[in-house]
Amino acid sequence: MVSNDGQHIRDDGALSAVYISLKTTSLLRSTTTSFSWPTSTSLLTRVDLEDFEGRKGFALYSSFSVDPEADGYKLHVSGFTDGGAGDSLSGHNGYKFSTFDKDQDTYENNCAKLYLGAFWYAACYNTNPNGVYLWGEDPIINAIGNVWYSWKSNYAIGMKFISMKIRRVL
Ligand SMILES: [Ca+2]
Repeated sequence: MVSNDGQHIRDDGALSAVYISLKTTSLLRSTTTSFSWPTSTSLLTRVDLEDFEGRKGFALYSSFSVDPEADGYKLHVSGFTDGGAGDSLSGHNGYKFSTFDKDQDTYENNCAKLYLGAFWYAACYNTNPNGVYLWGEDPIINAIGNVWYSWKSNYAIGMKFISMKIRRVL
């Protein structure tokens, strides 16, 4: 298990699961120094969501992997199952990870700077989980929130809770 700052804090052996919070933009840098990506292992990912009305949803993806730094941490995600919030992640499949200091997205500007996050942006996003915590709907600055668009169909609505977990497929 890695904490938000990428420190290795636990290994449960056969039952080990790696949970990575995308709350910090330093995540992928940290994992390269303290965590060996299990490249030979099949992984799935689950995104859990909650809105400010107390509703919950999730999205499950049966396959998940991230390429090495040399390939821009390119995302591979597929096998969507709907947990009521729709699919906002498949559209990011095949794209590299952009941060404030490293623009690897396909947009002419830096999506991370435009939308105050860090993610596998294309040009730019369907979800922005590292975006600003908006405490609900806030349209003042366009689309900067921690949005999961397929659920709310509104780029001004941020989530109350959003997590993205991965684990091995046993
Ligand atoms: Ca760009």
